[in-house]
Amino acid sequence: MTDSTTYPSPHLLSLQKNGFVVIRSLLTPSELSSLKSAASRLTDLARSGSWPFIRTVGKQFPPWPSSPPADGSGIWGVQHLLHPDLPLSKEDKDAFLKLYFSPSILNIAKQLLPEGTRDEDLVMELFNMLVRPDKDFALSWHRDDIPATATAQEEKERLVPATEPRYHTQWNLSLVDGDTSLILVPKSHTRRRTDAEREADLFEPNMPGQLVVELNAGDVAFYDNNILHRGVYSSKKERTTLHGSVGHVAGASSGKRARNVLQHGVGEWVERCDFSALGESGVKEREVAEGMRERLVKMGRENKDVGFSLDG
Ligand SMILES: O=C(O)CCC(=O)C(=O)O
Repeated sequence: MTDSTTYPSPHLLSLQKNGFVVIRSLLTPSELSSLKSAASRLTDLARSGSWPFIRTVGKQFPPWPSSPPADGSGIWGVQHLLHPDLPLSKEDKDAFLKLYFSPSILNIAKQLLPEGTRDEDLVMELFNMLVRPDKDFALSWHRDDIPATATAQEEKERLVPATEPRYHTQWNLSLVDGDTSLILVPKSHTRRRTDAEREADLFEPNMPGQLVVELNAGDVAFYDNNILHRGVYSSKKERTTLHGSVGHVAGASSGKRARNVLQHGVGEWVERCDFSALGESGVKEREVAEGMRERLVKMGRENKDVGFSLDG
């Protein structure tokens, strides 16, 4: 059983209805403070070229180059917050580790995954960070795993109806106030694009019905990654948003989910992650994390040469 007492939980009902749900103030002041310090150190290292796994301005989808653009436009993301080789202190690395596997995140994830999801069903997936670029940058309107070139029929076939189970869930957790970079069209996660959406410019600034998701420090938005959405990044406004996803074992054998996760290169280092810090708060968290990692490794073994979901 999930840790939630009712199914579907209010969070799941919101996600089913709107394609996203915002949960306010998830972190304690001390969690927020250690995550902010770790995030700021890692962002500095990534901006200066000392961490090669980055999202570079000018490129929306993986694979990204391993150094920041020479024109000074900067980076809009930092990849692999659980990577064993992060050039950070153990304390900083552990702050990311503890958050990703925290009961706060996993309990919400379990509520959003199929009814009855247990810890033993969870799969470790992605954990990255989205940051302020040095030059304004924006992502086009997209769904993460259905290309904009898809026909109406293809969209219909690939979108999952609202009440059908979802086998992964994705979240944005801001560490600073006033993150307004994620813009989405509520309820578009289960339907084909309208003619207006299809004909709109890929960078349309005012898509009909769009909503700017506003997150303050500690707020988290879980969303269906096939909701129609974009990112708009100002070089003048700090952004430090942790960006993660959690899977369900029943989806892990599908080539599609494997591609979405493994295209980021996680498979190359996940077996070397050090989860020892999780033992500090009881054996259970560490066991859960080890199990989640094992299921990710298994997914990698069963799905070699996954390629990339989208181009650009
Ligand atoms: O910046 C965001 O919050 C959205 C990121 C996004 O759409 C993506 O990574 O595909």
